[in-house]
Amino acid sequence: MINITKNFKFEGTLINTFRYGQGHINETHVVVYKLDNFKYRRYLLQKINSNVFKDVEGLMKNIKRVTEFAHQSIINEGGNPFTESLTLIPTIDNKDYYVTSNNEYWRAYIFVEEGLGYEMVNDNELFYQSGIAFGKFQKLLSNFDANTLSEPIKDFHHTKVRLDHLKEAIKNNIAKRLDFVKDEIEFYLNRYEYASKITTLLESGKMPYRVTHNDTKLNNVLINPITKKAQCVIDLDTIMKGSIIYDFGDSIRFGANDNLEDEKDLTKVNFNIEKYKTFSLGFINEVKSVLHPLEIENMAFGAILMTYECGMRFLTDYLNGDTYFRTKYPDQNLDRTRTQMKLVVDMEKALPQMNEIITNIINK
Ligand code: ADP
Ligand code: GN1
Ligand code: MG
Repeated sequence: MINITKNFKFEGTLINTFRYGQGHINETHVVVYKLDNFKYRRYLLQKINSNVFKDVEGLMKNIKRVTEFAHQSIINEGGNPFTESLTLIPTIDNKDYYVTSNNEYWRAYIFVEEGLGYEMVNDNELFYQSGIAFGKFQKLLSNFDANTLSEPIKDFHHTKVRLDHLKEAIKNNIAKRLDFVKDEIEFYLNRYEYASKITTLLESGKMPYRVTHNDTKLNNVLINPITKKAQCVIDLDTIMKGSIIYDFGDSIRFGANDNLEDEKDLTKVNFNIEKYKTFSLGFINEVKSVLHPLEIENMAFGAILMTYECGMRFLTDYLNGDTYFRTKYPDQNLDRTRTQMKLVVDMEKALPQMNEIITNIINK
């Protein structure tokens, strides 16, 4: 680790490093430095997953631009950009990331001490605040021309392409797990109509593309446990052109669950409509002035779509031998698939109510 840290402009003397967070993609570390005045400073050091992100240069350019833009807008509003936004720490030769001789890509951020990434919330206020934060972030991104941002992962939320990936994984059966997941496969193939509903609207020009975050799960917004306010939106790797219903839907997928994404006991996994309502209030009130009628009409469906898509991605990775998402035990991707299936079934039943909640917020 010392070989990596010495390449960044960190202040003080390195005294400790440890792995951090529950992200599924990057390898995240905290590095602790002692300053001359006997105080300590922590930084967040990440090995970027270059198996997932093939164009690290383009990705880091996106992050640099978005964080600089966020800083300016926070300053304009009288806030503190270093605690309310991510801030990259440059390398000693003033680059945004460091590449090792064996092609590992590393970047560093100021550690935001004021906020925590939650895996689950039972305090509705926290989820409400995350809705406000992602809604505000969406507005910030509306100032970016999508064509000036690179696309870090092609077809990231193109669910039809994701379905094709699943079919490919079924055909190849690389991990020889096909026989264990017949029901799961049937579940996803039966619901194929979900896959192209939104992309058809986007591609025909009927529904607007926007620049979106695309990975708006609860642990990607740091929340201040004392003030209970959202502190900082993080994990900016997937910012690119998309639909606002993806950002809404992915937050619901993860946060409106009564339990964890990999809970084994499915009786404990439920779509919680109160949590849904809470998040919707925060998010929709921030963005409602710009929403297109088709976005309003499909917002609630977005939660089903993102949950369907994410479960399908977990299943695909399970069939491929767990090469994409970070796993801690052999069947974790299968457990994740099953929670997402249960949530889809719950949401299918609740859809009329979910739509009504959105309409009520819009009309208020
Ligand atoms: P991944 O893409 O693997 O999800 P993230 O960028 O989301 O990686 O980081 C993983 C976790 O590390 C986050 O969920 C959050 O808990 C924590 N984290 C990330 N950036 C910071 C930061 N600047 N300050 C404090 N915690 C952070
Ligand atoms: C990954 O990076 P992380 O853990 O915040 C994934 C998301 C999935 C999520 C499922 C780049 O998010 O798309 O929805 O896991 N990120 C990427 O928990 O694939
Ligand atoms: Mg993350």
